[in-house]
Amino acid sequence: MKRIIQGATLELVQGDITLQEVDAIVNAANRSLASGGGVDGAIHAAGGPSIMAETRKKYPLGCPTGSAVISGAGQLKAKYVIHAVGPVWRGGDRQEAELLAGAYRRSLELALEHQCRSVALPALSTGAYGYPMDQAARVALQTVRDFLAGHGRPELVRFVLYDDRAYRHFAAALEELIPEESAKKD
Ligand code: AR6
Repeated sequence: MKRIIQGATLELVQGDITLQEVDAIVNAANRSLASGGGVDGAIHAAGGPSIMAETRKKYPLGCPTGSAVISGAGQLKAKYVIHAVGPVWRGGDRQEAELLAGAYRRSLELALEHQCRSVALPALSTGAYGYPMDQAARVALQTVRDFLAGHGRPELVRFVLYDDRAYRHFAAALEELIPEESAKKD
């Protein structure tokens, strides 16, 4: 499923983010940039130890929730890994939506600062951090839509959803936010 926003493509696919052939892959990291499971475990396993060695050296204090930092991508096909820290879900009244939006926004800013033309994003916070998928999908897509509407870049932003359930939630949210008919008129 795809939408064009200011000439840039916003795409949803189902798959494994570590296999994406894009300039930058976004990781679902934690504040201390310590290794974990989920997307993080898969990225470090596939990319090798150089990624962690670099983040330890460059970001000894880690990364605040709602933001992101960038490193090389080791053995991955991408050029960069952007380590984004989404919030832990605590019921929805602890600024989770703002923090989640901030993590996506900073990731896209870093991608532009490093001349990335294509970026793959996971559904941040929806695994170990417990963010409800339907709400996370809306925040994620709104944030990327607004960023692309303002910048027209990166040329390709691809959400890589791991399973069918995640894909269905993102597809429904995208159809709600940017109905296909309105997208055709742009
Ligand atoms: N490709 C794409 N999506 C994936 C993959 C994959 N290979 N593997 C899992 N997902 P999570 P979080 C989906 O837990 O909630 C880590 O331990 C998964 O189904 O990776 O932000 C970190 O170190 C879910 O929908 O990230 C942190 O401590 C989504 O990606 C903490 O977990 C995010 O799940 C971050 O938790």
